[in-house]
Amino acid sequence: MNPPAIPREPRRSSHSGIRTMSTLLLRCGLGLGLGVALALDAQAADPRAADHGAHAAPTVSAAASAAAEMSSGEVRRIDQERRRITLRHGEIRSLDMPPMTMVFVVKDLAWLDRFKVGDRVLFRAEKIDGVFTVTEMAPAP
Ligand SMILES: [Cu+2]
Repeated sequence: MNPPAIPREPRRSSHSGIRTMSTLLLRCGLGLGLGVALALDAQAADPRAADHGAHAAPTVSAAASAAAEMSSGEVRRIDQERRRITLRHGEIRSLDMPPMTMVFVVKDLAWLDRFKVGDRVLFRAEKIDGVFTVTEMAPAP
C-alpha cells in the first residue's frame, strides 16, 4: 500500500508520463502474445527443429557440470530399512571432504537394489538439511 501521493506540479507531469508508458507496455504485451502464438505454430509445423532448439544446448552443459562434481566411491554396505548406503569415497571437493568411508542417505531408494557391496560408483553428494545425501549415482565406467 502506498501512502496517498502529495499533489505537486512536477509529479503531475510525470504521472501522465507513466500512464502513457503503461499503455505502450500493454500494446507491447499484446504484440508479444501474437509473436508467441506464431512461434508455437511454427514449432508445431516442424517438431524436430523445435526439439533441437529447446534441448540441445542445456543437456550438454548440464552433463558437463554433473561430471565435474561426481566423486568416485565403492559400496561397502547397504541398509534398505534406513535408506542408507556406506561408501568408501575419494575426495569430495564440493563438500571439502577428504577420502574416507562413511554413511549417506540416498535420494533414490531404487539405487539400493541396483548396486551391490563391492560395486564401484560415481556419485554426487550434497548436504541436505544437515544430512549427507547421495543425490546422483551411476556405475563407475
Ligand atoms: Cu566422507
